[in-house]
Amino acid sequence: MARIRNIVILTGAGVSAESGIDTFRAGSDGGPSLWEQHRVEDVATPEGFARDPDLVLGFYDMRRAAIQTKQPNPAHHALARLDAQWEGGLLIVTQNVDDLHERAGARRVLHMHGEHLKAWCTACDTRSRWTAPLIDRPRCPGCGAAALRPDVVWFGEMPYEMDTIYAALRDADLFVSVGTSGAVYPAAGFVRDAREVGAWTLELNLERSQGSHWFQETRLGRASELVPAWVDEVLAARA
Ligand code: BV8
Ligand code: ZN
Repeated sequence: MARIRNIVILTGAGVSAESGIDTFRAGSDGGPSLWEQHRVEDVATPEGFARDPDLVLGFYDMRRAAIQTKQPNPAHHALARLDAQWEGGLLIVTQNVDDLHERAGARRVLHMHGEHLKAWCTACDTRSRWTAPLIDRPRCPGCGAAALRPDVVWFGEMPYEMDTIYAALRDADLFVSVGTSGAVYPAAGFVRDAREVGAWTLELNLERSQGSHWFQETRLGRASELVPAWVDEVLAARA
């Protein structure tokens, strides 16, 4: 571990599962998955939003309200501790749109799929912090238009800050994936980019992900147990 300088951590819904936030695809605990209640095409695509904006706004209003009643779990706190103590490069690239990494104290966080607590004005492009519903078409703080949508990356839309992510992957010595099924691209391909530059690749997940074969090491279990143990290990192994 001594030669580890730059770490990239990819997190998915599994890191927030023990905080009570539904994952997209039911984990082995068999809980209801988000996409079983709704068809992806209807609620997480620009076409779905154009077709039925009330359905989509209502879906995100429900989730935006739900995350505000949840708390970070030991996995979020462990990653925040690593962020605070790790002198080398560190980037937490999260696919999650909740704010639990930040509420645990992490600072070097990048939301590649956007954030529930932001609204994006389709009239003036302003992004505003937003904790209230959007269903009643509130006015944009920037331009006053009633043209706000969730600031969330839908299927078919370009994820945010891809240049920053690929630059971090190019410098990575260690790539750790936590709580993701490896079902969605481009996030699911990051492990391959990391391997191409010789980074060590570790997967921490409840079950093997779709990209498990790309990882040199997989540890199976709950994030609230695996992540704190791994953070202790990395901090203890510092040169
Ligand atoms: C794009 C925000 C390009 C919204 C999300 C065919 C082949 C390859 C790709 C495609 C294709 N057809 C279409 C595509 C592209 C598409 C894609 O990948 N589709 C998939 C379905 C095949 N991707 C896109 O459209 C992306 N954009 O490609 O743009 C482009 C190029 C040029 C110009 C324009 C565009 C955009 C994708 C982003 C979609 N938005 N989220 C919202 O949140 O509502 S995706 C959403 O699902 C999440 O953000 C996440 O990224 C994704 C997967 O979810 P996970 O986080 O992995 O969660 P999941 O439930 O799946 O898994 C949880 C895991 O945790 C499980 O493994 C479980 O075992 C584990 N777990 C459970 N409990 C625990 C646990 N682990 C540990 N502890 C526990 N307690
Ligand atoms: Zn506006």
